Amino acid sequence: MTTPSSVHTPFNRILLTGAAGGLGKVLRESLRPYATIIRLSDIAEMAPAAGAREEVQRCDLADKAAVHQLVEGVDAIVHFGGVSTEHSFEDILGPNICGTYHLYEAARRHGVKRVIFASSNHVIGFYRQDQTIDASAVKRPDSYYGLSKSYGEDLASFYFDRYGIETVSIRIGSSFPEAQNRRMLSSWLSYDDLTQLIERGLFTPNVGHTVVYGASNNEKVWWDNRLASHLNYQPKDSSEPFRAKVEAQPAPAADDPAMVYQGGAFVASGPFGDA
Ligand code: NAI
Ligand code: 15L
Repeated sequence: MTTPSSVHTPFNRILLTGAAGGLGKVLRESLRPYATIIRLSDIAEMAPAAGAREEVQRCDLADKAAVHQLVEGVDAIVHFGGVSTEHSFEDILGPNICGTYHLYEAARRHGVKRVIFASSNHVIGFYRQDQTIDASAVKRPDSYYGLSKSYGEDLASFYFDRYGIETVSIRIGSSFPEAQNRRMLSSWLSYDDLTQLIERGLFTPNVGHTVVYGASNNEKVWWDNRLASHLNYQPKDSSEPFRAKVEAQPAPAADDPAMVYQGGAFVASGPFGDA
């Protein structure tokens, strides 16, 4: 695809992985102002197919050679692809653990200098909801999924220290159209605020490896973003408009993990594969 000469954008080509997923579909639209071309990638079929200033390259993140080809010619990577909920270690290994490694290796070999990594609150999911933590808190992954995101953050840190590739890892709370339950009144992140975080992550100079929590301006948030203040992230939305609907639902028991832990039900998933 050739670059239309009339379009002036900060990046020539941004790669968006996970582009067929829930957030990918949103970002496919909201990241348009930032690149002349968005390269959309997923293991799943892309619907709708590539439109103006888009190109589609289907790819399994577990396939190292395919990921190497995928990254050729891009200026920045917004990495949202992979398994997005709790599964067995074996199911998560290829897409999330190998996949994120493949992506950083390809970034190194192709000279890509900026990555936005969709990390997750499940990296710190075993903290309790009555605790407030910042990005310096010791990680407490709540699941094999959370462990894979924790490893992704470690890759980001290593590839900055060793090769100078800068990353903003967004520990996304719960990014859906609405806050769906009591926990999400704290963890909810609107699509507009997610887009702002990615925009700040792409354009703030000298981020090194920055970890930022992805929550909107909710009344009670468990996460302190002072260590990421250089991003100047200023969430505009709040979960309050969903409170009445959420509180009309029957309340879970006080000792239900959904009411106790920041990671909610993920802390009680598994074990997998027992006979
Ligand atoms: P999703 O499951 O809708 O999207 C993930 C996409 O990754 C899917 O389209 C899937 O086909 C693709 N994928 C899975 N395995 C793949 C592989 N081997 N190779 C290539 N692509 C593969 O999830 P969602 O909600 O859109 O999340 C996007 C990203 O953000 C994920 O990395 C998720 O872990 C992360 N995240 C999302 C949160 C949320 O509240 N939506 C919260 C925290 C993190
Ligand atoms: C995540 O990391 C998941 O990708 C998403 O599906 C939600 O479960 C979210 O966390 C959450 O914690 O609400």
